[in-house]
Amino acid sequence: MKALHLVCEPPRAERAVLVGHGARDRDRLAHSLDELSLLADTAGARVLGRIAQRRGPIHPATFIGRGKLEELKTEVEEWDADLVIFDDDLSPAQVRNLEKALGRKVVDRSELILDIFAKRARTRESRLQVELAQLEYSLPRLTGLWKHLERQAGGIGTRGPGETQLETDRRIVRERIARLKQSLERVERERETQRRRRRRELRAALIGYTNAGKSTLFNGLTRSRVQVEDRLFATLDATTRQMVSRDRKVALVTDTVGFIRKLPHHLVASFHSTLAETVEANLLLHVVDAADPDFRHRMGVVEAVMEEILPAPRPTTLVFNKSDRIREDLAAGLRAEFSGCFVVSARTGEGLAQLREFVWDQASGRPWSRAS
Ligand SMILES: Nc1nc2c(ncn2[C@@H]2O[C@H](COP(=O)(O)OP(=O)(O)OP(=O)(O)O)[C@@H](O)[C@H]2O)c(=O)[nH]1
Ligand SMILES: [Mg+2]
Repeated sequence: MKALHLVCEPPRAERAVLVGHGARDRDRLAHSLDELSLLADTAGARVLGRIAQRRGPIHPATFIGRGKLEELKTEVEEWDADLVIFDDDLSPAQVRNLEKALGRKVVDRSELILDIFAKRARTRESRLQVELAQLEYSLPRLTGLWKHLERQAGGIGTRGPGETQLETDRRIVRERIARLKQSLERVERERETQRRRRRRELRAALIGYTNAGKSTLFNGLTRSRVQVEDRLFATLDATTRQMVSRDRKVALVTDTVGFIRKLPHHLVASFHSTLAETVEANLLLHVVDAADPDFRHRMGVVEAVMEEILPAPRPTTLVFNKSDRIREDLAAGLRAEFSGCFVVSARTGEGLAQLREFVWDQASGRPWSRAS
């Protein structure tokens, strides 16, 4: 009986303390830490509290200043935390110094996001992409892990003469990275063949911040059933479906991974094959959660990521979603401020008919845009 009890008991969630640093903008720091808290929750941690350093420069050795570090140490011990999560990226040396000073595991924002992606990746393609990003992230962080073994140069087996354990590790990681890249290139070639077949049709891609409602809108537009969740990064793969009008006009719509502020650079690079669907689209629909008080900043984040992945700027149509959660005067203000935008509710269906018409209108000038 006892064994059964042990098996059934859920694993204890890791208890985490969040740390932010932001000298200038108090609201921005608060929003960023709210989001970090959601990310930590998505990764399966329990957030006990947060600490922010509002003044002073970034400390090269420990990121936060000595006084703040003392305060953090006291809190971590009082709260009995297992884990400290920093809202910014830390250098490998900073992580080492902080872990030594705090006696707890320390992770940064990139590592947390990578962890969530690893947990959520379901398809072969997204698994390959996440593993590649994780290895690229960890490569410079292997330094020192094997310091104690470095004297044993010239080991047996795979190690070459004079090679240290650290070098062996790096070599293994680099080889794995090369193999992953090859596999991803194969996937990309397959996708490219599919895309070439679809080149005549209008391709619209839904882009936007994570949790903006892209998948819900995709389902509404194409009458599909991709997964929708009130969680960050519910979608990691690109899905494409046809949208056919009553008079047989056809457009292809793609739903894809969402963006977030401080998205790890390695992830953007390794999600190349998924994002290719977006890069190659003729029409970009930028889905914005209009009910989010921070939506303007989030729009800027999405635009910055698009700039990173698109070879040249591309006209984009703004779709303000979740209109059921905003007041009519805000909706009117958005229509006035962003000409040509759509204000819709993917949940109630409000505004979707006009948005469909717009997409089909864009499609109708194309020679093979009609379903046979
Ligand atoms: N009130 C309201 N909620 C919505 C609307 N559209 C989506 N949602 C909710 O917003 C949450 C996120 O929706 P998703 O469609 O998964 O968002 P997403 O942009 O695909 O998110 P990621 O895949 O994580 O990037 C879910 O809880 C949806 O039910 C809407 O028009 N109104
Ligand atoms: Mg989604």
